Amino acid sequence: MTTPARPRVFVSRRLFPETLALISQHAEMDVFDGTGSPSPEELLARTKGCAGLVAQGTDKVDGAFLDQLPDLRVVCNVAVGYNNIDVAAARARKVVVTNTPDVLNEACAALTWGLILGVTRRLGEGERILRAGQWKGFQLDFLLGMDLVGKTLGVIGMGRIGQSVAAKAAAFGMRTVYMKSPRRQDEQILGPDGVPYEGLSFEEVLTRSDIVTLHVPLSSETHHLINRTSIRLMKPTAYLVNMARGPVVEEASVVSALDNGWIAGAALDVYELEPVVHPGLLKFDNAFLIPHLGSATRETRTAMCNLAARNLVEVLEGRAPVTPIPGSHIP
Ligand code: 8YV
Repeated sequence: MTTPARPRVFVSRRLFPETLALISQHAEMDVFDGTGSPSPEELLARTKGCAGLVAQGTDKVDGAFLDQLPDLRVVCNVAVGYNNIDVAAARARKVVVTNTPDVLNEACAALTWGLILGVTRRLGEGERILRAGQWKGFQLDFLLGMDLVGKTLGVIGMGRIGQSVAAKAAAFGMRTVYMKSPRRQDEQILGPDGVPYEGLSFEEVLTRSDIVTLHVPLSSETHHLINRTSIRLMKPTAYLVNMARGPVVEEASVVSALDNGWIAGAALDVYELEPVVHPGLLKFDNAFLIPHLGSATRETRTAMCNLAARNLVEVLEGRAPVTPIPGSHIP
């Protein structure tokens, strides 16, 4: 009796050894081992003939790509965001698409507070001064920041990560308002104390908040949501935080806002053209900038990789995926 050939999969970035071990129990695996990401050409060439692709948020999967991969049955993103995948094109070609929701909520929410504290308490500036040997000793009015207690947090994108950020606001003595989803105007979102948060329009969140924090997925509706017009609605004492996707914010408008004092500061984890950062941002001490670290804890990244691998195995073995992307083809 001949054993059936094992399905082939391409893994577009080095994953943790335990994840690779899990995949290799079920499939013949090719892993990209270079630095950065495979080029689109290499991604296509190495996915040819594969039944599965384990992708990252930077690997573009659209109709033209899928048309060249008739053997492909499943694409597993190691990310909750899936703006890199054309879900409708995949569905039309009966390719299952999956992401890694929930396992990263706490890591991303915790680091959002890292961004908030970083920018409001001037941590980046302080560290730069200290490392440069320029600290002259304690001074009462040195690097004064803004208190969080008594202030208003405005959440744009009150999904799983946004709600986890909001749940921590009371511990800092802040009140939370959020942007009501245009499609769910009647929805009430309750805080950990069972009291509903105040839902407002996008514009009201911008005008009322001392910290505006972004957690929306990137789509045609949210592309450049924060632009020259919307940023001008913010208070000059308010801070902008982006833990969503770079293109949700038009970076040039943040540069203008910092230049003109339209806002007090910005804290960004994500950028429009990663890994390129708008050079204008680098001039400002009140821009607190970190390199896409939202989910970057050992525990969380391991859980993301393992969830992607579980999705892959389930589909390759003819079962439904654990976490399909909404709208995915389900076999
Ligand atoms: C990923 C992210 O690590 O999950 C997401 O959407 O932004 C990050 O947590 C990153 O996209 C790598 O694929």
